[in-house]
Amino acid sequence: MQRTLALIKPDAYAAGHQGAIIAKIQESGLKVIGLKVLHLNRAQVEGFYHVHAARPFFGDLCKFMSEGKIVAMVLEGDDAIARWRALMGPTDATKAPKDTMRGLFGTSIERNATHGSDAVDTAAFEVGYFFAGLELA
Ligand code: 3AN
Repeated sequence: MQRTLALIKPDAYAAGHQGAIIAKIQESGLKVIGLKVLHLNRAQVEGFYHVHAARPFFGDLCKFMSEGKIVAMVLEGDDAIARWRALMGPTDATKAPKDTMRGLFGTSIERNATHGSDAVDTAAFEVGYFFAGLELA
């Protein structure tokens, strides 16, 4: 069993795609074991994306991720990290297949609808960033 952090980003939240995205997760067999709605401030987003602090898109990314509400979820299942990343599709939504979350609900490389942890160590940090152990069923 593996756990991963999934986010529904402000673009997909504002467009009302939460239900469709959660349905796809459940259809895939991954279990949603934690879920909350938040509106992060700039400093909270910067802390989450600290590994990208030196990237040229960091400022724009933090502005976008703090512009509105998001859904944070912990997904659990065998190989959950890779399975959620496969469901999301590639980073650039304009190149993502139309049966992926980013292909269906994203509009650009930045406004790409969803986030997923990319490795075991980042998943541990990201799950802990949003959820206390006692909140995870
Ligand atoms: P992924 O979310 O697919 O793992 P990362 O970790 O490389 O991609 O990037 C984190 C986030 O930064 C992406 N989800 C996307 O919103 C944004 N991003 C990545 N690359 C770019 C880029 N070249 N221009 C603008 N935003 C980007």
